[in-house]
Amino acid sequence: MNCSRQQRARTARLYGIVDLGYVAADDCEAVAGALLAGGVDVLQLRAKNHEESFICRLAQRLVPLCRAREVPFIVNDFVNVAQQVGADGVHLGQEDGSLAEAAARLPAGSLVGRSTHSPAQAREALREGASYIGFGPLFPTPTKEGRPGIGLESIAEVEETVGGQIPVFCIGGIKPGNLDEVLGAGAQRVVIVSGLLQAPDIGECCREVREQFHE
Ligand code: 3NM
Repeated sequence: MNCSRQQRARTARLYGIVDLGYVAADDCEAVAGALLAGGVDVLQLRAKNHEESFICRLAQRLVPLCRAREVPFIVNDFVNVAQQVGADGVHLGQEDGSLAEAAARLPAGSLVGRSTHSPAQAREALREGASYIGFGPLFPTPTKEGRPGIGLESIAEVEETVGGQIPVFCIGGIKPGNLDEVLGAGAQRVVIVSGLLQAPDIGECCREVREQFHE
């Protein structure tokens, strides 16, 4: 992974996901293109309940789009796919195994992200060597059903303890309409999935979100 994409991940504000729960496989490139044109700093492919070979083919189509904009490309869950397509990293949930093992299977400098749902898990992910974490879900969300929202109270603490060392991306139910509240609670970076994918104009929605960061 080259330095410019690594740097982009470290300073990222907006992390977008092409999630097959919202996007038809045939539309993946167009949606990725709109997210990238809108200015996401990191792009992930998330395809729950699909075959690895299918995800691999989709990922192969997204790699060149991300490369063209020097945006890191992350594969959710599947280290093998990340390895095979030359992705910039992998994102793993709490139940998805060791970060060190994933990192060992990818080229040096690859990103290995971890989903965390409490300050304790956030600190543990840092100890385990995560390149970045997701922290949430802040609000209940249909994108990850069955999990209660953890609210905004712990964001400042996690930013203080973990955020100085690795990027912390708040996630879960974040929309342009509640982003100010999330940023006001201390968030520095966010992942937005359905809020972008269901927007009438994805690129325009990304730009609106970016403006709220007042960079
Ligand atoms: N992970 P939306 S919440 C994929 O808390 C995911 O780890 C979460 O989607 C976590 O922006 C989440 O549509 C869903 O709510 C985010």
